[in-house]
Amino acid sequence: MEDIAKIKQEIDRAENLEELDRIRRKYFGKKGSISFALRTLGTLKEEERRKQAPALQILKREIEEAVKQRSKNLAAKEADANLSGEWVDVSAPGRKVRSGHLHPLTRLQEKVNGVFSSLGFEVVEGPEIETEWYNFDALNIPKDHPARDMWDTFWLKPESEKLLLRTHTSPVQIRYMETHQPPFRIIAPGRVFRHEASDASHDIQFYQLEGLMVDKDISVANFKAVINEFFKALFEKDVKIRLRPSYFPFVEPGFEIDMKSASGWLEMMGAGMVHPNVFQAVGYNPANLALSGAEGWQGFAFGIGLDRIAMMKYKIDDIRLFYGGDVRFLKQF
Ligand code: FA5
Repeated sequence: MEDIAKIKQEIDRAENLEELDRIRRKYFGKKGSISFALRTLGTLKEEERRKQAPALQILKREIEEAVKQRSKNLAAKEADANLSGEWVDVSAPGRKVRSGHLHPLTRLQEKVNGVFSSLGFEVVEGPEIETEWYNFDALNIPKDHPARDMWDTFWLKPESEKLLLRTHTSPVQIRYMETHQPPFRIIAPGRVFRHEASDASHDIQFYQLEGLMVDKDISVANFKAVINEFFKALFEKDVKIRLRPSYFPFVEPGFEIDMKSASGWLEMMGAGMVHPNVFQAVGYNPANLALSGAEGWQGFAFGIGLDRIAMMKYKIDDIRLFYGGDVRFLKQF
């Protein structure tokens, strides 16, 4: 009985199933002591065997039972431990999913598109890589024209191919007119590139939005009405703007439009009445162009600096913030 108690204690101290198995083998394995005792029973004398056999059988049964019991307990314990690793606290606050959002310039562009769409303008697009013809020649800017100096250009290699990153969205005017007859009104938003020094209001890439309306009897008065409506709808209040005479080879007359801000006037766009040479370059019938007033095609064109508009709308003092990729800046929108 003393042995039984000792072995049972040993069994109860087994910390895991592996250890329990080792103990079991110690007594019941091939070389186990209980197995050995049972085997040697046969070699004992009759009388001795009768004396020892029942006690040995009890020992065997009790120990087997103890191992079985401990094994059950340990298995349940291990299952519990595994489960607790998978335990989920359903009352814990959820982890926030960080979602991104549209870039402020994209959002502004969508808004501007919406305003012009409501005024009946169709949205069209053109390529960012342009030919010399579309970017300059067709826009009445010949090779030796001093106006080419205004747009320092990124030329693509080989230079003989005369491909460039467009310096403005005006080439889209040409592409559209080549394939469409008036009357129409379009806008063409997109990215443009200039090889120039950057500062708080200039970058080497920025966004423009070209506008073009061609019809009969179109005048500067129509342009002023459209652009006033645009500023009012975008800024949701009356905005002070001014037209300043300026020069672009593809318009006549030409002007620039400034907007009043707390720190003074900021140039927002260039504009003017489409130059007859541009109509000619796209192949519009010269006979039609020669006619004036209600008989001939006339149009206005404009090119808005979208970044400048965004700077005004969101009160941003440095254009370079739009392109810096700083999440702290972008998260504010
Ligand atoms: C042009 O690019 C003309 N194509 C605009 C035009 C279209 C005139 C149709 C007449 C008819 P300009 O270089 O001024 O013009 O640029 C137009 C606008 O783009 C500017 O008023 C300004 O708001 C913006 N802009 C010009 N350069 C930069 C720059 N480096 N960084 C950011 N915005 C610029």
